[in-house]
Amino acid sequence: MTPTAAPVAPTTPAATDTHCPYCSLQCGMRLAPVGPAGSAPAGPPVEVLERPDFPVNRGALCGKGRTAPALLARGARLTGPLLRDRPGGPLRSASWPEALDRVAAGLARVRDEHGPDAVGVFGGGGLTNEKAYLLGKFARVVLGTANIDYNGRFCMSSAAAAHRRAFGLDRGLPFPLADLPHTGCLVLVGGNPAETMPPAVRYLRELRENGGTLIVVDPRRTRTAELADLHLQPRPGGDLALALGLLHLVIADGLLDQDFIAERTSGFAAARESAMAHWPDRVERITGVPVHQLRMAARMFGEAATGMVLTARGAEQHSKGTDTVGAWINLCLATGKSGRPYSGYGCLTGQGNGQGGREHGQKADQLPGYRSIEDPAARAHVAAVWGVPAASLPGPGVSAYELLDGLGRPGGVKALLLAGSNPAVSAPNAGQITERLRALDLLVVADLVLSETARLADVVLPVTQWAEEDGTTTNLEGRVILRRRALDPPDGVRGELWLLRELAARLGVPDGFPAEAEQAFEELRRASAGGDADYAGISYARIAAEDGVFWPCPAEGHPGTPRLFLDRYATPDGRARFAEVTHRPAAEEPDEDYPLYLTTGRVLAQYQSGAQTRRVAELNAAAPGPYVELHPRLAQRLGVADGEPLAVTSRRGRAVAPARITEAIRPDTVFMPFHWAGAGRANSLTNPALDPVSRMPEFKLCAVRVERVHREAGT
Ligand SMILES: Nc1nc2c(c(=O)[nH]1)N[C@H]1C(S)=C(S)[C@@H](COP(=O)(O)OP(=O)(O)OC[C@H]3O[C@@H](n4cnc5c(=O)[nH]c(N)nc54)[C@H](O)[C@@H]3O)O[C@H]1N2
Ligand SMILES: Nc1nc2c(c(=O)[nH]1)N[C@H]1C(S)=C(S)[C@@H](COP(=O)(O)OP(=O)(O)OC[C@H]3O[C@@H](n4cnc5c(=O)[nH]c(N)nc54)[C@H](O)[C@@H]3O)O[C@H]1N2
Ligand code: SF4
Ligand SMILES: [Mo]
Repeated sequence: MTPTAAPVAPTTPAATDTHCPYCSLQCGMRLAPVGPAGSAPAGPPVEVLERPDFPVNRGALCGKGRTAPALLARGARLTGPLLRDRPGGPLRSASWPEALDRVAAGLARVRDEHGPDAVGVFGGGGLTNEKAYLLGKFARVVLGTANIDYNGRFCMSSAAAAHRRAFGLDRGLPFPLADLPHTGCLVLVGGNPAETMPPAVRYLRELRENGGTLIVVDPRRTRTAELADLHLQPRPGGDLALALGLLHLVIADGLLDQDFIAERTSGFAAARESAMAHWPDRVERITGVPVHQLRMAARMFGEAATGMVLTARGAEQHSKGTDTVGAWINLCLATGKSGRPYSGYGCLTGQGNGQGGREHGQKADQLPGYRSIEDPAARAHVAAVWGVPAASLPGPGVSAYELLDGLGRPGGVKALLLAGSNPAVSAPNAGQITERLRALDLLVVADLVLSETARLADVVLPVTQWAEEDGTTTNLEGRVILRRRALDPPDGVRGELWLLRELAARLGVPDGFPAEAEQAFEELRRASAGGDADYAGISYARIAAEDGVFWPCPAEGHPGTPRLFLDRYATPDGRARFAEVTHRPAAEEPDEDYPLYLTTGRVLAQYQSGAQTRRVAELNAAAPGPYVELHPRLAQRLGVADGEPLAVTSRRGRAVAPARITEAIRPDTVFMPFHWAGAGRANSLTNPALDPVSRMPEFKLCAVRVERVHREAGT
């Protein structure tokens, strides 16, 4: 036999260190190619390995992160542009030039006929800093529209607003997560990290091992509440009164830190007066939390030498979310648990780039670096970086829900470019928002998958994903991290920065839209320089070498700022400001017709609108569909058995999903996760009442009626 040449050994590309595409923990992970280079596997082209050296998650990942490569497979995602030739017609495949020409012509036509504000942009907190930055620039410079906002408005805008009001600066956590185990008492209000950020639960466990105490405030006895020393179980919407009641007791027990109040704060007199009007019996009546538990919580927090309060969406997604967060900040300030090591108030941000996404200009009222679009100096600085006259920059536009609700209406947006969100599932009052999306002259959606919103689009543009592109995100700690490109995208898929550059060129702006992420970041550094969220000293090389860099980082020699406010707050006088807040009811409280509270939230195995995770078999098996959580006493009153379909009706719509009976929830409240479309869509029910300051919708509370679904004979 003649010997045949041995096959050439395939060059196996090295593994790449990067980060998870999903939540704000931005867990470090390592991606390794599956199979030899050059082969085209039908399944995921890379596998996830642990990266124990990354400090935030130290190798731990949840199931969503571990299975994230599933969507990199060809069959799981969009691989070419789609467009619709006539309204109501089918989506068909198109080439990139045809799709881009169509988008540019459509945007230009609406802008010319109705003015620039008739063209809107809707972004997302999952987009990298580079994408968010250039999307904001695209809106202001290329389209000239004021109407750009993003889904972060639905996420943590209330905490952001309260942060700025109290501290003059908004960063999710003012300290690294690794500080948590060293505090004396941690109060977690409306957060369920055991399901929403599992690797972070380690810090709660370590806290208790170190002798610290954990108080969890949640209307449900969640997996997180199970870990607590004390679980307070208020009615939805009770957190504002609860915080005021705890401040009342802290004052009564003589646990104030008078020196801290005098030296580092302003406005205590009014905060004190409001707290005095929230005496324990009254707070028990409002919240349903018994007085003895209020006393226990006030003592635990007030007597601890150090303490932290963390809020998440349970406390914030209310029409009084900003004031609620303000009341919890008041409690921290009054007891001196802020502005010193192992103490402080923080917010658990949500999306992968929930933090950075709102710092660089996709929020209606902000320019890069967390600058106000109404501040003349800020406008001048950013306009100079962009090479345009400051006067050409539009003013502030409307907030996310208002933008969506105005689509297709007189004076509203008529053509919308949407990237990184799926509002047909995730917006409040989603039935109506779906109608508004349908009423547009032109809807353009950039996405990885054909989401429910993309299905409504006139043009769908398939973009690259986390592992196929470079980019930075800013995690919940304010740590700027770097995602690295680990593999090539399929043919037909393009980067979002390339897409913006192509559209800008077609709309008459050929320069200023780099398609390379690092180049975009270099411009972002300059645009943010001198702003609150100052990234001027951060570079890709530094991030890689230092496991991320905490902003503000104003110069290359600056070490970054892991801990904020230790010397002074970012207010003009350096003092933290107490908020003047008082209890008020929700926009809609239960009544005779709609006697129960509905609250909504998340489950471990699904992410957000589910557009991504509902396409991953392993996650779908773990969390296959919507349900309605209710207490056995309520179930008995309704005569409903576990698993039986239930109809939930609010003033806005109806949803049907199986009953899940559990003692873990209050008998006056039902809970639905919001990850699904169709009949079980929780957002068919939710109330779009907005917080007056943050414009956050009231996702966490509306009044509903719950009934058995009587099946017709023969079905
Ligand atoms: N598995 C998973 N993880 C995620 C996400 C996901 O979709 N799935 N999304 C990411 C994002 S963007 C976000 S914003 C975070 C959100 O993270 P979390 O805020 O932890 O998530 P939620 O489930 O929305 O809400 C937390 C808790 O608030 C409680 N709650 C409801 N109403 C009230 C109330 O009035 N007061 C109080 N005190 N509590 C209330 C709910 O019972 C729930 O247990 O999670 C991130 N991580
Ligand atoms: N009832 C109820 N509703 C809620 C909430 C609640 O607690 N209760 N929470 C709210 C909160 S906190 C949030 S954050 C929102 C989130 O809800 P959405 O804004 O709908 O967020 P996702 O479902 O993550 O949608 C992201 C979409 O962008 C796509 N995508 C991912 N990466 C990229 C990218 O780089 N570029 C582009 N172009 N697309 C990308 C995904 O495939 C997906 O279709 O939901 C809100 N809605
Ligand atoms: S906790 Fe968040 S960042 Fe970490 S693996 Fe899970 S989804 Fe990804
Ligand atoms: Mo979020």
